[in-house]
Amino acid sequence: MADFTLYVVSGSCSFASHAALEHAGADYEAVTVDFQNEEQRSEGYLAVNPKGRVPALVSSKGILTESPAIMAFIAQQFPEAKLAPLDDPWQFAQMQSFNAYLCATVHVAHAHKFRGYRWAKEQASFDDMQANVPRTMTECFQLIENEMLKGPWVLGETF
Ligand SMILES: N[C@@H](CCC(=O)N[C@@H](CS)C(=O)NCC(=O)O)C(=O)O
Repeated sequence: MADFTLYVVSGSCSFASHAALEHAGADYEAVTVDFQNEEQRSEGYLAVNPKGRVPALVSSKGILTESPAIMAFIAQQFPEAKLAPLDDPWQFAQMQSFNAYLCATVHVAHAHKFRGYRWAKEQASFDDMQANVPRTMTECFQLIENEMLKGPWVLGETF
């Protein structure tokens, strides 16, 4: 049995945690959740992650959810992979700030395109949310490109 199991869906935000595990050289298994058949809402998957979302990382310590937490854990668990500035609290906080923005603001803005039912019930509300996605996502990425991205990586010369 592998040290870690990561529940993923191709093309979703779980890619970031998947890439971190791969880059770290971790002993892991990636298990695909079948979104087409709403497996994320099945009893079996809700027992893994009651939020009904991917990613979820199963480890010997327990189950971890939320991409920034998973990625920070992987970075600290595999320091030799140099996935994060572990010896610099300020730089580490900058990384967390960026990942938290993606997780809590950008991803939520994007979800207004197809998952408006999380917040509203009326078709008119869904239409309004969808219509605003190009504006909100453009604002998010303008902020990222103009203010947050140091380049070539988010924090500068290395990640
Ligand atoms: N805040 C979470 C978001 C997780 C999330 O919403 N994942 C999406 C895929 S990108 C999902 O599982 N959606 C399934 C659904 O809403 O039913 C994180 O950063 O890990």
